[in-house]
Amino acid sequence: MRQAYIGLGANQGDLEATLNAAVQALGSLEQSKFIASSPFYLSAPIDADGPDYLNAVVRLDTDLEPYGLLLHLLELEMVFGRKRGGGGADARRNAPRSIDLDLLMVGDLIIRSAPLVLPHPRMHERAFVLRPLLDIAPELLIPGYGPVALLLNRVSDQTVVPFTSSEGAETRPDGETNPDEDR
Ligand code: PH2
Ligand code: MG
Ligand code: MG
Repeated sequence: MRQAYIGLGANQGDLEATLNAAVQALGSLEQSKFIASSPFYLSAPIDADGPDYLNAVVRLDTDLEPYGLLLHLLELEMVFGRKRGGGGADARRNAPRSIDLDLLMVGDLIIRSAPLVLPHPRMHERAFVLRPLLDIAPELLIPGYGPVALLLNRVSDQTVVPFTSSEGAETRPDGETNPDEDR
């Protein structure tokens, strides 16, 4: 089995619900074992415009070959409503998207093909990938680029903020939020 890292991003629709559903779906991919999901982070768009993104990184251990895994990710993007090109979809590069699943790394493989470049060609310069990656793989070396922690230091100008879920902080009908306080 190889360690695979997948970057998740969304900046259209219900960001938290979509990312949660995508993490769940990645957890049941064939020939793969779910290892970890990072916490979620809010980030300003890089090389793109539109709303802020919610980002995360997932690690799977997998027996799938990289192209097989890539096909699964494209399929999941369609399941979660990603529109690519034509058909009225916003075809601009880096247009807002309901979900983006990027294959970041598969073990120490280096691949430079048209449909797939590994490691992902921009992951080493994007804090929205490196910050969550550091949470689940603090010792990771990105083949050809180096340690995640060092790379993250170089992009400290990019804003990436831990996301706090609104779930669990539910407001009760009487407007109180802390049940222990009203006796
Ligand atoms: N994805 C992009 C382009 N820019 N910026 C942030 N903050 N997060 C992303 O996931 C992202 C982006 C292309 O996929
Ligand atoms: Mg992307
Ligand atoms: Mg993508």
